[in-house]
Amino acid sequence: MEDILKTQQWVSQGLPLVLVAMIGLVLWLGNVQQEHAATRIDCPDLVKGCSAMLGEQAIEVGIDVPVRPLKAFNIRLKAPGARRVEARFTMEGMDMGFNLYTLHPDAAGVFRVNATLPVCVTGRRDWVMTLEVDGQRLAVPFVTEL
Ligand SMILES: [Cu+2]
Repeated sequence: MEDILKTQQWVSQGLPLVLVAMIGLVLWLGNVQQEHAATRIDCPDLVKGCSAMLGEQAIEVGIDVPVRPLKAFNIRLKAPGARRVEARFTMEGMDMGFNLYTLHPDAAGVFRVNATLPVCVTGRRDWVMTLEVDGQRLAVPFVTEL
């Protein structure tokens, strides 16, 4: 009799917890997948700039000068209504350290930041700039000048 009571107790108290945990896991997995999914665009001339769709939003991305290692350049992003914009620079398959910048809107509402990239010890020049706009990601591969 006591066993049945204990089982009933477990079902009434434990089961909801298990369900909550499972729902949490499913939501978490969904988020992780969303985090990894980045829209990738080909931008042949970043100085001229490129436009792209990020979710429902049309955005425009560009930089002011051809990128050279150790030389500052200015990133610009037109994304009307965006709240949080970040730019991250990585190399595929290689840890290039922490290259994360937060862009802030200028007087005209264009998000901007100055960035500087390190020299790659292996001589590689291929980078990926990943812009994160309110949690949505846009990956823009590019090559630095010599
Ligand atoms: Cu590298």
